[in-house]
Amino acid sequence: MASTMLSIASATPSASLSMHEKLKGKVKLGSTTNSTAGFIKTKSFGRVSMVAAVNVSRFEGVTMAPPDPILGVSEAFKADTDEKKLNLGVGAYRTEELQPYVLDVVKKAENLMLERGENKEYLPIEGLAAFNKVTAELLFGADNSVLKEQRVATVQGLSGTGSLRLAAALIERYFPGAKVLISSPTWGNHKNIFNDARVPWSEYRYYDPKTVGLDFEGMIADIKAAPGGSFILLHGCAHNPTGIDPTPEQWEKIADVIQEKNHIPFFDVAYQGFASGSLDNDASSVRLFATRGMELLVAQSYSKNLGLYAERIGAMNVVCSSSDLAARVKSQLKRLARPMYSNPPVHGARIVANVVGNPALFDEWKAEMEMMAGRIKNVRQKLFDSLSAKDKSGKDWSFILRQIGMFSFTGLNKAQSDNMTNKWHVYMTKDGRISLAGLSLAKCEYLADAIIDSYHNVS
Ligand code: PGU
Repeated sequence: MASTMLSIASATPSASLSMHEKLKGKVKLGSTTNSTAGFIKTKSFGRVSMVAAVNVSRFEGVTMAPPDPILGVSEAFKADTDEKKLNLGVGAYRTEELQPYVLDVVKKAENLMLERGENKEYLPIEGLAAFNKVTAELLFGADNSVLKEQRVATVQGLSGTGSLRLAAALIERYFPGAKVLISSPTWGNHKNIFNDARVPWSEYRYYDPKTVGLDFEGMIADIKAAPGGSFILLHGCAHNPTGIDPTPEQWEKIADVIQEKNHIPFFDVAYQGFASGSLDNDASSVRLFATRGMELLVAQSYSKNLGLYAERIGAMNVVCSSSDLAARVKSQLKRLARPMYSNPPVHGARIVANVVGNPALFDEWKAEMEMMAGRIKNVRQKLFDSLSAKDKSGKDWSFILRQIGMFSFTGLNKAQSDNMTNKWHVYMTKDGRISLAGLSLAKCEYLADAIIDSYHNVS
């Protein structure tokens, strides 16, 4: 009886009985059952029949997702066995020996934490209070009136990405239909974040390939043309992937248009300290907007500047026009966070609180920050020198020196970037971005050869 009911032919996902139902005994399978390779062998009425139980998966409809355009590059790099290989994909700082780097101040902060015997109890939903205090001070400056007037809702986030995602959820809930404008190009994950949060977005012009610089007129025109009350996503410093930032005068004009149109500025600050080497200078765009009395959003990340990539530590700050509003916004950020991840991890938050909150460690951090930013500047210069010396075509490579931060946007197209990887074992994103943080002085000449070959010999 059971063997005919459960023949293989009838075992489509809808027609077959679930394993759960069978095991619960809703259907009698026979005297003995045992499971082999997805089938349940049943003995009934003296004959053995193979009965399909779990041969058709409920996951049949799941297709293979493509590799991530940035993190997938590291996976491909690992699989390459060529010793010349170079990983310039992900923006992660490496030493001159191309090894990952744990900052000395981070080790010192961790030792302090061990000595104190910190516990592992849950944090509040909004995160570690000492972290939230220092992260907002680092961003706005401790004397900023937005802090004195308690107009900032700060919650600890799961690094930059998680903080952006939380803000996207806030936009989706409280500003239904509002659009986010993002720069063209931008960090690839921005689009994923707003798509996943079901927040509509469009692009504003940013990069001009002709000048290899900022398309300032286009940017202003597109921000002006956006529906009033849109969120304008801005890279606080060290724009990813182009390495091109507006000048202070241009920032003023951007703020003018945003104010005129009643838009809401939304800063992504993932590289504070990596643009100029100075934590204060790199926060000047955000501070300019805050000083004008504007309401704004700022996502922060400590992945790069404290090298805390895997600790997932960052924050979401919402500057409001009153302390009462800030308290309300914070309560809603907590409400959004609770069902998503409940409360954030403590380890990275304590490291930041210890480093930024301790004057001696803070000074040491600034020196290490300058050292890291300085190493990147050195390889930037060496790469430019190597390209200029080797390339006899007369091409002007000086745009590399004008770009800032961890990356260089080489202008190589997808086919040329593929050549970099397939022929030269140089791993990079397909938009032509290379992470100079993963380059050493010793590898600059090799990289210059690869770029010159790809640029001139691949169309
Ligand atoms: N915002 C920007 C502009 C970024 O470039 C990154 C990281 C983040 C936010 C988020 O970093 P968190 O680690 O979540 O704080 N971009 C790097 C890292 C790799 C990645 O794509 O996550 C990059 O290589 O572009």
